[in-house]
Amino acid sequence: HSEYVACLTDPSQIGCHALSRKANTHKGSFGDVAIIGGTRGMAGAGVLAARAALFGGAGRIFLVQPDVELKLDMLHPEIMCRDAAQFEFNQQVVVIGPGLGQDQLAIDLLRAAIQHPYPVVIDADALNLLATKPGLAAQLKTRTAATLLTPHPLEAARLLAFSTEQVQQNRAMAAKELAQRFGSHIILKGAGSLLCDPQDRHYRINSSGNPGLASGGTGDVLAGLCGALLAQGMEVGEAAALACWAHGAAADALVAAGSGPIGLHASELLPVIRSLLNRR
Ligand code: B4P
Ligand code: MG
Repeated sequence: HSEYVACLTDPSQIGCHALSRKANTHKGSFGDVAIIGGTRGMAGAGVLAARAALFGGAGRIFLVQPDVELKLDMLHPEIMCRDAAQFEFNQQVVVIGPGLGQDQLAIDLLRAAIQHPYPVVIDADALNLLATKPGLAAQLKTRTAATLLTPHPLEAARLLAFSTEQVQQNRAMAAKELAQRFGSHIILKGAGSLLCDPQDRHYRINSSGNPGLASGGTGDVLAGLCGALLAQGMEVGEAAALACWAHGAAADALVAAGSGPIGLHASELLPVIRSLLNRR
């Protein structure tokens, strides 16, 4: 019998301190993130997720594209662009889905990600694939490393074979059902994103954010940020909570400065999220 635990209102509840850095560290100390997505026509989704991992503090970031559209992110050459057909999984945290597409290569990449013994964030097209491939969904439950699913209400509806209205009418029930059915941590996105844990069945509601976030690409930023926090060693529930809070709080700060809600866009969130993560 799960109950609502707490709103997420400020980072002291969540633990930015988990990210504080010792002097004698190097890029290997802060983890690798592989963003798998950004195929032709949807390159921006992969780029935004990769940039979010960069601004979120990951040590090294790979953008792994199923159909190489970009050799380089000219604005952020720190991001290493790789061809999915030749990519080898090592010890990276994997974020799979933004702009992934749903063809056979996408299915093969999702299967590899599910079998990867390190934390995995599953978003966007990877969620849509999970909804149509019961075999892959079953494999999720066999994972030993952390798994985080980040559906918006329509993706949640597809995963549960509900309507979007049913999800929205009882968001807590939908999030808990997803957590149990897929044995994963869940962020059910939307105004008041809901966070749910597969074990203790508690859920939390994020109180930051505003309709300025209702524009293309903001979800990709959230997914990449989750990957960066996991790569820095945060526990998955805490990483999800901090990512949701910082993502929404960045939008709130932009609105307070007159940069939204109208016209606020995903790229603008990145430096503000970075400032929030560095606030002590
Ligand atoms: P897609 O076409 O799949 O959109 P996407 O590429 O996933 O966009 P993106 O990654 O940028 O945004 P995401 O929603 O992941 O699907 C969009 C379609 O799904 C819509 O046309 C709609 O049909 C359906 N849908 C999506 N959200 C819905 C909702 N809330 N209710 C009903 N239908 C919905 O991530 C967006 C981010 O912004 C999340 O972090 C979210 O929490 C935040 N956000 C968005 N609106 C917010 C608000 N009003 N207040 C606070 N946070 C908000
Ligand atoms: Mg999305």
